[in-house]
Amino acid sequence: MKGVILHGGAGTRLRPLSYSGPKQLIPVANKPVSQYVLEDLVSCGITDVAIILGETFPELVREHYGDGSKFGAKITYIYQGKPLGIAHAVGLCEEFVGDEKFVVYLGDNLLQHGIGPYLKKFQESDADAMVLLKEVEDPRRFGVAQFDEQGKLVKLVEKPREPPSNYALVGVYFLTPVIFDMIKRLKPSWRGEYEITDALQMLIDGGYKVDYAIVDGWWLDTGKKDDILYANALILDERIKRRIKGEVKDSRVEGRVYVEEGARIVSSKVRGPAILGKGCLVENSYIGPYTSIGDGARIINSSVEYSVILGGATIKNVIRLEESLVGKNATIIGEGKKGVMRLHVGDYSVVELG
Ligand code: TTP
Repeated sequence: MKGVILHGGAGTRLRPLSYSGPKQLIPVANKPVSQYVLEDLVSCGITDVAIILGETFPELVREHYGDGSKFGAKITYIYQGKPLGIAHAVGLCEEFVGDEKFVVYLGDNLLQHGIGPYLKKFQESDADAMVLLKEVEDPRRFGVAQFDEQGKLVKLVEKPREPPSNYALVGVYFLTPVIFDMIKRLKPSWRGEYEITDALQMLIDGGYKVDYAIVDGWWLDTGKKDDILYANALILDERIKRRIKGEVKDSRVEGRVYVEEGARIVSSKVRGPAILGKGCLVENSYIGPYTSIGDGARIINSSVEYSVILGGATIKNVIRLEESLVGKNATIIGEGKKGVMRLHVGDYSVVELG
């Protein structure tokens, strides 16, 4: 089976960070979201993977993943450019897929237990497609499933005002090449996109077998700042073990804290779960739970909690920074200003709080 990772899209809800790079490369626990996706595919034995590139700095994606060998995969890049829709992106993969079954994984989706169990179900079945569903409180911002009395999937509606159920479509689609015939017949929706839900609906209406599985465990779509922070907290909570490779001087490091090589913690307190990237500096500061500090970042005379600080950023004299997403090489100077700061700051930005 082959895999397709969608790495395009506009990422409007993650501006300003999505201006300077694709949102799927934003790290949680110091690893790009789409790398969890690739690792999930590889761990299921899917190593032949296409990555669909959008128009925002696609070269950063190529730089990170290369030919895939570092990740145990063989990667083919397919350029989509403008975000004309998920079905449009999938339609570009016809040649790559050939006559195999394949799985499409949105590059900003995370599943607690990965796709393994569902993949097996699809591989063993004769279904023409299989979707994953998850019960959510407010399904209106998702594609939503409608079932008949026997529990058969009969309809998929994109972002309905009146949802027919609470089952949202997760961003993983198990497909067979018959989907390409449907995609070729698609017309853009009211929002101008070629919708995968419409293509799947054509399969259902054409009498093809569209199966589903209900996702067990959490599922996250990291399309907004708060989702990134939440994903970061969950991943730190579940996957970070205590390991201190860097230097700790006159400091306390409590709980599950991963301190990478070359990191220095000086006259500070760090409380896990947290990760401190290679070569970063934490000096005279407090790092609270659910915080990721990127490689080479510097936190000086500050307190940071429940935040994602990207590589190379500097945070200085900030009394309380919480629930913040701070871009690559950004600088935040607090000048000891009192009160809690909650920031969403783009790469290379400078914020002086005076
Ligand atoms: P969305 O998050 O729905 O769309 P978006 O990236 O344009 O974000 P926003 O709504 O904030 O502007 O897309 C879901 C995933 O699919 C995401 O990982 C991006 C990817 N995608 C593509 O690769 N190509 C596309 O044409 C579209 C629409 C999305």
